[in-house]
Amino acid sequence: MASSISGQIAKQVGEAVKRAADERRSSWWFSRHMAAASRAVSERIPLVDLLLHVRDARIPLSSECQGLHGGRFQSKTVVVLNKMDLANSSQTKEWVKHFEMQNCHCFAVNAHNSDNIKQFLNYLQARLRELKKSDYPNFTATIMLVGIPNVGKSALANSLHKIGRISAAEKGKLKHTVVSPDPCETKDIRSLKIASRPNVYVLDTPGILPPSISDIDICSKLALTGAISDHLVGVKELAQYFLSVLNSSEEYRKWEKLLPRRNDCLVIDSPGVSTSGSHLETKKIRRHPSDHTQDFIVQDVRRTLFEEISSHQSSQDVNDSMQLIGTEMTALREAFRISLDSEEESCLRVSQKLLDLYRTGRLGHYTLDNVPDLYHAHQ
Ligand SMILES: Nc1nc2c(ncn2[C@@H]2O[C@H](COP(=O)(O)OP(=O)(O)O)[C@@H](O)[C@H]2O)c(=O)[nH]1
Ligand SMILES: [Mg+2]
Repeated sequence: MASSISGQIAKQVGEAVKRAADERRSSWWFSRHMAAASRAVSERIPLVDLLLHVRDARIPLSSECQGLHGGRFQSKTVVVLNKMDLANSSQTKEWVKHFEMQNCHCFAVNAHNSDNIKQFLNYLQARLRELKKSDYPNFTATIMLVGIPNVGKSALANSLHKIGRISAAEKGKLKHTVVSPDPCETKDIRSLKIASRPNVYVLDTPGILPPSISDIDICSKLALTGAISDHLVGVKELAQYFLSVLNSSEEYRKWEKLLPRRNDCLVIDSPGVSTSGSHLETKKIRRHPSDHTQDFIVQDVRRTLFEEISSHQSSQDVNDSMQLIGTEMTALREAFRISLDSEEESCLRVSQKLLDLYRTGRLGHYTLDNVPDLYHAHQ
């Protein structure tokens, strides 16, 4: 997946993140609040029955939450690869296998999919039964979600609570914890009940990042997936990074079928359909896969990207690749229906919209971390 251009842009993005962190720029990620949260979470680790180390399935390695000293508790830890709907599915399977080979319990999930959450809840109850054999079912268990910001801890807590209540036929008000596309929105530790007989509670916690990250490759992936604020790098740079990943993958080939065909635009002579009824009207009807405006735009964006990439002579030359990214950004203005006078402003709007589509999975599925080659790792 990594081509020279995506490697180069990733490096620039990673360096920008690192610079922002080194200079402790305003709204830099590590606040006193995060330091306090990190202490509070670490103190609770020995007390909970299960620890769910939530990671982003697109970056299973780069989204590891370091510095919690949870390594001693491997037997009660489950690595949760959330947002599996956004990652490459065969690579997610490989990653699960990889963690299992390291003797880690691992479960891949999509917090927004209720069937997935039901299976996850069953899995968690089975793990608790195993861990608390002698007490079963007379115990109250606590499960704690930990992880870096924006990996979906709160979304998981809410979904587990919602599904768990239904199967436990619990009454009372449904609680919820804040879910947001912006990182660092959860400020305190909250407890939600997810099962009865035995009672099981899940603790949602604030996201934790170390005060500094030396690996610029990790910095760039955290920025692209949204674990740290976009403004530390800039949306334009992040959109360029995403395009470099897209251009060097095979995902865009799926969009070939979106190219306009001859019968996509029908001209209908329709006597009698005119509301005035006085004369024949010629109506042009465009056929679209659905009548939802957003869907038109997404399809247009995919079609535009397909056309630009497939008409570009593929080469390893960095200037050529940058030129492709430039033409894609320009062509996308029309696809996104952006008609602003200012070049800079249009570019920012295109970048933001492109990132939003990528982060909601509508522009393909990309796993940015490669599974380590175990054969070589054991040499
Ligand atoms: N596509 C997708 N989005 C998710 C998933 N889980 C969470 N999200 C989204 O990711 C963003 C961050 O989620 P949140 O739960 O606030 O993350 P937290 O900071 O770890 O608590 C929100 O926009 C969620 O809707 C998932 O499994 N799939
Ligand atoms: Mg949260």
